[in-house]
Amino acid sequence: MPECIFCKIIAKQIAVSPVYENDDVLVIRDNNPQAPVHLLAMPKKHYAAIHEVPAAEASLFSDLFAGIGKAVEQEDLSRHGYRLVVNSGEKAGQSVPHLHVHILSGRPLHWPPG
Ligand code: DGP
Repeated sequence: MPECIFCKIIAKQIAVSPVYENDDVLVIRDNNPQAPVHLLAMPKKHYAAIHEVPAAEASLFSDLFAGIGKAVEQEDLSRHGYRLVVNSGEKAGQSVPHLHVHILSGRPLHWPPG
Protein backbone atom coordinates (compact mmCIF):
# COMPACT_ATOMS: atom_id res chain seq x y z
CA MET A 1 0.00 0.00 0.00
CA PRO A 2 2.43 2.71 -1.19
CA GLU A 3 0.00 5.56 -0.43
CA CYS A 4 -0.49 4.42 3.18
CA ILE A 5 1.31 6.73 5.63
CA PHE A 6 2.00 3.91 8.09
CA CYS A 7 3.36 1.68 5.29
CA LYS A 8 5.71 4.55 4.40
CA ILE A 9 6.86 4.75 8.03
CA ILE A 10 7.30 0.96 8.15
CA ALA A 11 9.29 1.08 4.89
CA LYS A 12 11.47 3.86 6.40
CA GLN A 13 10.44 6.27 3.65
CA ILE A 14 9.40 8.54 6.52
CA ALA A 15 11.82 8.67 9.44
CA VAL A 16 10.57 8.01 12.97
CA SER A 17 12.28 6.85 16.15
CA PRO A 18 10.61 3.53 16.90
CA VAL A 19 9.65 2.80 20.50
CA TYR A 20 9.79 -0.91 19.68
CA GLU A 21 10.33 -2.82 16.45
CA ASN A 22 10.72 -6.39 15.32
CA ASP A 23 10.18 -8.20 12.01
CA ASP A 24 6.39 -8.10 12.33
CA VAL A 25 5.47 -5.10 14.49
CA LEU A 26 6.33 -1.42 14.80
CA VAL A 27 5.48 0.77 17.79
CA ILE A 28 5.84 4.55 17.40
CA ARG A 29 4.75 7.68 19.24
CA ASP A 30 1.51 9.25 18.03
CA ASN A 31 2.13 12.68 16.47
CA ASN A 32 -1.13 14.01 17.95
CA PRO A 33 -0.94 12.66 21.50
CA GLN A 34 -4.14 12.38 23.54
CA ALA A 35 -2.33 11.43 26.76
CA PRO A 36 1.15 11.98 28.23
CA VAL A 37 2.08 8.63 26.68
CA HIS A 38 0.37 7.84 23.38
CA LEU A 39 1.87 5.06 21.31
CA LEU A 40 0.69 3.36 18.13
CA ALA A 41 1.37 -0.33 17.62
CA MET A 42 0.91 -1.65 14.09
CA PRO A 43 1.52 -4.85 12.18
CA LYS A 44 4.03 -4.33 9.38
CA LYS A 45 1.71 -6.16 7.01
CA HIS A 46 -1.00 -3.86 5.69
CA TYR A 47 -4.59 -4.54 6.65
CA ALA A 48 -7.05 -1.69 7.03
CA ALA A 49 -8.85 -3.19 10.02
CA ILE A 50 -9.16 -6.23 12.28
CA HIS A 51 -12.04 -7.74 10.33
CA GLU A 52 -9.96 -7.72 7.16
CA VAL A 53 -7.30 -10.03 8.60
CA PRO A 54 -7.98 -13.55 7.28
CA ALA A 55 -8.08 -16.46 9.74
CA ALA A 56 -4.95 -17.88 8.11
CA GLU A 57 -3.11 -14.70 9.20
CA ALA A 58 -4.32 -14.81 12.82
CA SER A 59 -0.75 -14.99 14.14
CA LEU A 60 -0.62 -11.28 13.22
CA PHE A 61 -2.67 -10.63 16.37
CA SER A 62 -0.43 -12.58 18.74
CA ASP A 63 2.60 -10.89 17.20
CA LEU A 64 0.94 -7.49 17.58
CA PHE A 65 -0.01 -8.05 21.21
CA ALA A 66 3.41 -9.47 22.03
CA GLY A 67 4.90 -6.26 20.57
CA ILE A 68 2.50 -4.18 22.65
CA GLY A 69 3.61 -6.08 25.75
CA LYS A 70 7.25 -5.33 24.96
CA ALA A 71 6.53 -1.61 24.50
CA VAL A 72 4.49 -1.49 27.72
CA GLU A 73 7.34 -3.11 29.65
CA GLN A 74 9.97 -0.92 28.04
CA GLU A 75 8.05 2.29 28.79
CA ASP A 76 7.00 1.05 32.28
CA LEU A 77 3.34 1.77 31.53
CA SER A 78 1.84 -0.77 33.94
CA ARG A 79 2.84 1.64 36.74
CA HIS A 80 0.11 4.10 35.64
CA GLY A 81 -2.15 1.66 33.88
CA TYR A 82 -2.75 1.89 30.18
CA ARG A 83 -5.58 1.59 27.68
CA LEU A 84 -5.61 -0.03 24.25
CA VAL A 85 -7.94 1.45 21.63
CA VAL A 86 -8.61 0.35 18.06
CA ASN A 87 -10.70 2.77 16.03
CA SER A 88 -12.26 0.83 13.17
CA GLY A 89 -13.93 2.76 10.39
CA GLU A 90 -14.26 6.50 9.83
CA LYS A 91 -17.39 6.72 11.99
CA ALA A 92 -15.43 5.22 14.86
CA GLY A 93 -12.65 7.77 14.47
CA GLN A 94 -10.22 5.84 12.28
CA SER A 95 -8.24 8.32 10.19
CA VAL A 96 -5.40 6.04 9.01
CA PRO A 97 -6.65 2.90 7.26
CA HIS A 98 -3.78 0.67 8.46
CA LEU A 99 -4.67 -1.48 11.47
CA HIS A 100 -3.15 0.03 14.61
CA VAL A 101 -3.65 -0.09 18.35
CA HIS A 102 -3.46 3.12 20.36
CA ILE A 103 -1.67 2.68 23.71
CA LEU A 104 -2.70 5.48 26.08
CA SER A 105 -1.14 6.04 29.48
CA GLY A 106 0.24 8.58 31.95
CA ARG A 107 -3.05 10.12 33.11
CA PRO A 108 -6.33 8.89 34.61
CA LEU A 109 -8.37 7.32 31.80
CA HIS A 110 -12.08 7.68 32.38
CA TRP A 111 -14.85 5.28 31.52
CA PRO A 112 -16.99 5.18 29.46
CA PRO A 113 -14.78 6.54 26.67
CA GLY A 114 -16.31 9.11 24.32
P1 DGP B 1 -6.81 6.77 14.08
O1 DGP B 1 -7.51 8.08 14.08
O2 DGP B 1 -7.37 5.77 15.10
O3 DGP B 1 -6.73 6.18 12.69
O4 DGP B 1 -5.33 7.06 14.57
C1 DGP B 1 -4.34 7.54 13.71
C2 DGP B 1 -3.32 8.22 14.57
O5 DGP B 1 -2.12 8.27 13.84
C3 DGP B 1 -3.65 9.64 14.97
O6 DGP B 1 -3.78 9.72 16.39
C4 DGP B 1 -2.48 10.47 14.50
C5 DGP B 1 -1.44 9.45 14.15
N1 DGP B 1 -0.63 9.75 12.99
C6 DGP B 1 -1.08 10.04 11.75
N2 DGP B 1 -0.05 10.25 10.90
C7 DGP B 1 1.07 10.06 11.64
C8 DGP B 1 2.47 10.15 11.33
O7 DGP B 1 2.87 10.41 10.20
N3 DGP B 1 3.33 9.92 12.36
C9 DGP B 1 2.89 9.60 13.61
N4 DGP B 1 3.83 9.39 14.54
N5 DGP B 1 1.60 9.51 13.94
C10 DGP B 1 0.70 9.74 12.96
